[in-house]
Amino acid sequence: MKRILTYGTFDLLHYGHINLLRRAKELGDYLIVGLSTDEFNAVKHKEAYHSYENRKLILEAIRYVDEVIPERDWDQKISDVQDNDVDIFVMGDDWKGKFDFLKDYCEVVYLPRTVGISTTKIKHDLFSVKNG
Ligand code: C2G
Repeated sequence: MKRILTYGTFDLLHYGHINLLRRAKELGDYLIVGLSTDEFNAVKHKEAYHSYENRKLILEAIRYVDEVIPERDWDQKISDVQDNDVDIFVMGDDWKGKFDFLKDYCEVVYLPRTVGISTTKIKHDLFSVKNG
């Protein structure tokens, strides 16, 4: 029973997120997502359109996701890995190298990002359409 852990904001869910979650789940049997709280998003200088509760509801409806836990700060990853018996930590490769400190506790895998889509791009494109 391989347990996988990943983190993110997952706002305005899109196929790049789904590709990441699918590939993460394919590495094991149980996928836990550390979902950034609204307060932690502010720390990341991000403002999600959907609230934490609604982003959690959406993630929990995805077949690849087995459990959602709150991501409240940058410093919880080691304890999350230990407390949840995580075997593999997974992130998109825009984070490559940033979480290598976790290699002392579990396998660390950075997966190629899906090119051409992002929540920021969605917001930008919609704004452009609306404003001509
Ligand atoms: N992602 C991807 N391809 C995209 C967009 C996102 O593979 N086109 C991946 C990201 O690399 C990340 C995950 O989807 O692994 C979630 O993306 P975000 O919600 O943007 O997460 P982020 O704000 O990077 O939060 O502690 C880690 C942070 O909470 C990560």
